[in-house]
Amino acid sequence: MEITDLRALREASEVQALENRLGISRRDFLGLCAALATTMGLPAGAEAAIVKAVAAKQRPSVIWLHFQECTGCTESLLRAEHPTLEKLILDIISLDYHETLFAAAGHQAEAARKAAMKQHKGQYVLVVEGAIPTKDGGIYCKVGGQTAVNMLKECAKDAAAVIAIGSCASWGGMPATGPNPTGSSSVAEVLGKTVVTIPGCPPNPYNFLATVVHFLTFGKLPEVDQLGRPKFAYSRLIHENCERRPHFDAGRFALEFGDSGHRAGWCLYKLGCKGPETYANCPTIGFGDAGEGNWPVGCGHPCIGCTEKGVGFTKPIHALAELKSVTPPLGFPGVHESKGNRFDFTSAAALAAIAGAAAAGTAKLAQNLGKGTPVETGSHKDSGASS
Ligand code: FSX
Ligand code: SF4
Ligand code: F3S
Repeated sequence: MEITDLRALREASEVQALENRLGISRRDFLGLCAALATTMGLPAGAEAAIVKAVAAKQRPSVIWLHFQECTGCTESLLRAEHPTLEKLILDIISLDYHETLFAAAGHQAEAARKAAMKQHKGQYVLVVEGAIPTKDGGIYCKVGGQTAVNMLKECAKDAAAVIAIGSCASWGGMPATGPNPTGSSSVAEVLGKTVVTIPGCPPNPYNFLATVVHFLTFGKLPEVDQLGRPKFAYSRLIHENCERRPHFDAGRFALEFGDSGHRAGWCLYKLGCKGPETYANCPTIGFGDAGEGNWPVGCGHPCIGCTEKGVGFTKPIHALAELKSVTPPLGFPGVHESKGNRFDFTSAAALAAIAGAAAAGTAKLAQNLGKGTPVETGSHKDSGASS
């Protein structure tokens, strides 16, 4: 397909085929691609490239390893309540080895992993879930008689890209909590190089989806921060976008679980909320398909900093967070807007606010995928109206 116009793309045969493949309307699919492009901060026109890459079905081979963890990362990605997201992820990748989802077992499973590695040498994406125990020769986690350390090194050698999913793989997470008796380490520590990390316990599935779509579309992983986290998802403090932020600014705090402040939705800082020192897009993108405000703080629990090394599973839950920034929330207009410099108006904050809104839109859209009434879908297809 050489078409770049979204309206024309919708009529392309590859996109029409998606309706059957994914069981969602073309309109929903194109909307999701546009929202994903905005979420990733990509320039105008990138959504067409995403549509084409996904529709072309060039599914990268993915080998998914499980080590020390609870399988929450996989559960959050493939939970049954959201079949469309699961379908989309499984459609855009070829999951050639995944211990939880594999029907094969024992030698058969190992043979499948080796075959995929050989067939897609230098081209497959390695996704690692869980930390890697390094103490005593790595004997505390073995799969098929092989230590996690050896298996990781063997699989990473010929991978085109390595993604550490979840906090355990990203920086040790829960298994590395002191005194860390098994010497749990991150993927980057074991491989001795920076890899893309998508921390969170569990991480947000949309962040994984966006990262994979970026790889699929552009042949490379998205831009990351110094900890390997995609900047589109982890460049803002939770505190900057939290819906309880006006209460923080006004000094209205819940002091005990269930007190009047807690019931009124006041700020959870004094209950140990780590939003002021944790970088993630949880408040803008939300979790699951349970509706607005579905993220830890939105549900009334302080953020424990699960995406942040040195905070989650390290600092006591009740300890006060370090206030890393006291900037106003992104949705607020600047207090002092200087004039005469065009870059002031399109400040990073303003752009991020737009991206944040789009991210929320992505979540909403993804939540609603496949839920449109037949009348809406049908009339759209018939009318050929613009999406
Ligand atoms: Fe569990 Fe994944 Fe937490 Fe770890 O997520 S949800 S313990 S980050 O590796 O399975
Ligand atoms: Fe929200 Fe926590 Fe910040 Fe309060 S401290 S505004 S609850 S992120
Ligand atoms: Fe984790 Fe805090 Fe988000 S606990 S899921 S980083 S709100």
